Amino acid sequence: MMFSQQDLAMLTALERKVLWLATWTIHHANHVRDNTDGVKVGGHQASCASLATIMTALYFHTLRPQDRVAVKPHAAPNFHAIQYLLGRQPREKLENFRGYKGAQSYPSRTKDTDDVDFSTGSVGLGVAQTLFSSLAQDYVRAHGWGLERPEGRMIALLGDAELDEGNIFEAMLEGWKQGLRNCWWIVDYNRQSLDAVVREGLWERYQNLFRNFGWDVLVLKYGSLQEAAFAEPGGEVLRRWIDNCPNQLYSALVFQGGAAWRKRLNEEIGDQGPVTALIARRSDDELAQLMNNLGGHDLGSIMAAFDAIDHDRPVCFIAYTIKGYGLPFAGHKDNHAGLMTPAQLETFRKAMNIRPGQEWEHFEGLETPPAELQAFLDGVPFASASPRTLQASRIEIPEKLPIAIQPEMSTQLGFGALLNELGRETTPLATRIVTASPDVTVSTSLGPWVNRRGLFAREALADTFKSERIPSTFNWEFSPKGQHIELGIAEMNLFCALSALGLSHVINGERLLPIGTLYDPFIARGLDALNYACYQDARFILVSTPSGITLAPEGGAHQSIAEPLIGMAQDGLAAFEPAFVDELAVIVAFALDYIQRDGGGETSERNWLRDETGGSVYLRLSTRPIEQIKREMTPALRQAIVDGAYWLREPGPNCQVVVAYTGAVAPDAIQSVGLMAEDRRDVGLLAITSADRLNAGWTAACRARERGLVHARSHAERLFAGLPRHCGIVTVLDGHPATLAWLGAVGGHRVRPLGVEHFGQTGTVADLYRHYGIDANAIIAAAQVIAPGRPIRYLGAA
Ligand SMILES: Cc1ncc(C[n+]2csc(CCOP(=O)(O)OP(=O)(O)O)c2C)c(N)n1
Ligand SMILES: [Mg+2]
Repeated sequence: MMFSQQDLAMLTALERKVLWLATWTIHHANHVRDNTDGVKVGGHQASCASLATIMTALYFHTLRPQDRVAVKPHAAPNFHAIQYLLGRQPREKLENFRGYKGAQSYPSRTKDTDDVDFSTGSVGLGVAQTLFSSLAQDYVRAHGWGLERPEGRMIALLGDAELDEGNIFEAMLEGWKQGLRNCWWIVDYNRQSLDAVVREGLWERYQNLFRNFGWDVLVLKYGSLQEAAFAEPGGEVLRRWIDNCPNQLYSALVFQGGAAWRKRLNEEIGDQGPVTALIARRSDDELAQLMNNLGGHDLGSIMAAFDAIDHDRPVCFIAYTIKGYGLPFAGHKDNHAGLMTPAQLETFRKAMNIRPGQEWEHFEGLETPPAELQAFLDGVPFASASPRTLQASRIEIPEKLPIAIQPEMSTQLGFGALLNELGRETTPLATRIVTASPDVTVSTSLGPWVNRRGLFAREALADTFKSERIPSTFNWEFSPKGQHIELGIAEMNLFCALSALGLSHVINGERLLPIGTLYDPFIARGLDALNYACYQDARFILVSTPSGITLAPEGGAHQSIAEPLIGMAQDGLAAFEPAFVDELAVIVAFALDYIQRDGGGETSERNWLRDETGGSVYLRLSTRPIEQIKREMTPALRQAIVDGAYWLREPGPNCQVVVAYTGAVAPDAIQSVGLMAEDRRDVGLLAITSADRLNAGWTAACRARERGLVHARSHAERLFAGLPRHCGIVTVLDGHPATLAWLGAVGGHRVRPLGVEHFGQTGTVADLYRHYGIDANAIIAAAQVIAPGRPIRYLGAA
């Protein structure tokens, strides 16, 4: 790729435009439209200015349609401006920046309409996402799919302070293990974070780190004006001074401008012969321009550096920039949230040659004839293919998945058995499944599946234990055809990987059915990445096991409490916690289909369960072996399991108490109902397979009625319709009691929610259920209090 002087001139004009439009968009939202309601919002004009040059070079020169970019959150206005110039973002969206349904503050795949590749906002996550997207692309191509399309580069634009986020380094290490390719990270090295100026010499630490992990590192430090000055007599002295100048001082001088530069330079190196003349030859403005001319603001150097990459190894560009470049608060350490005042904006407008009222005009203020600019924009390679978002057809999922259910089985074992059966098949379903686990493959029951399908690696690697004929239960062979991605322990990486694999249908045009497994408590370790995976609308199944205090002897903080609430509260994630393996089989079949449903439609009150739009799925499973129920899986039961609950024992007309349980406590709930039957009338037993979907259905129905759909009824309401008012409900699960406490509000029944509020005790399951009050006895005790009557005979002494 080469560029002509004419191209450079076009890009120089466009860079001005990007800077203006981004700055104006922010100004407009805050000062012209001002719908902030007094809510303090960050300005981010400085962060945009810092990246304007690099993004101009990237989008108008370097990128190809197959390339994908994670844009630094605060540079979203640059991105929106670029898409506006390319005719892919309507003006109303910019005018409504940060407004209702306007262009988003941070790039959003789901909320923006201008072709965002990766949602960013929580710093560090977009960066890791590009790395895992490269791996996902390799995975797809190694399996022989999508080879008719060119390979894309996965590119992250990141702030230097963003590199403080540990998940980036976790990803780097994983990338190194997996033979990462086609990934570029471009560090906006403005030496400023939100609050502060970064430590001296940070770039060197980065350089060493990246090189250690096999990355090519390019430092774009000096612009072409600086390089030319260094070649003048005395230039070397100037270079040395720049190299030794502390970050804080450089920033302060940038802010103060030409006269301050002259004073300082003369004080420090002004008596050293030729360099004095070098400084004296320049006016204050020229001197400021020279000192501001860092590599990251020199279009020609940036384009040349990008063009020069002739390999697919990962590359880190460290581009020196100035936060607020070209704006009045350039370099000031407080500029992060800084907004230009209306007076400053007026001055800037004049300098940019923009007439009042013409602020949004594409080519206003530029000297290049509009027709030439338009012709250039029409030929920009990045915009040559439309749409860049790809599609993949759905993989057919049978309603019934094959599984042999043992008389006694845990849901975790059931999951392993289900995948083991799928692993025998050559169906598209079996072929498109990709599993991943952060070093808990075997302990989450994926072993048999991996034995059948193998581990993925671009280069084949034999299992030495096998070739040495050492007996082992597991066949751990790596090959390009393998279907399990073995990750290191970092849970963040699992979620970033699921996010990337789960977007393969739109990014690679090839459908994958990703299933990730981990221990339930460690969801918390990767929660933000999980949140972003859902926010991007990535599609995957998360299987977490073991869970709760039920993994009793392990104790400690391995016991998860909050996760059922996370499952309910996480947008875009349907959470299930089955007790029986036949339920699990129904849920997995549903999940494999649900994750493929078209995310295009708006969610509305009518489809709050997202049954049309789909989403991701979280299965909370247990290691507790449970006696299975032999029963026929009728269509009605199947539907009820998917909707979240069914009566395991239907309550009679005079029901005094209902026990509603979720998951591994099923035997205790069943036992309690048996023991109460003689002393309480018509006791009901409600099996809840998804508190999340049951709750979502109920709140949706409430809202629908409030909007006039008087006949709207949710699954929960139908289940409780026949319950007498006086009936009490005891809810119980191995998780936080609030998960089911809301059930009483559905039909106006008294509820006693049992669950786990503290953790950390070791013991047997029986010990711990008793200790935390979720065993049969605790259920009966609760029932006795909320559904008074004669003493329940089987109630033991606590
Ligand atoms: C996980 C997370 N923590 C904190 C923030 C708040 N925040 C936004 S930008 C930023 C630092 C900005 O510094 P840098 O990445 O260098 O970008 P620059 O402002 O220099 O453009 C912080 C702390 C965030 N967005 N995400
Ligand atoms: Mg910074």
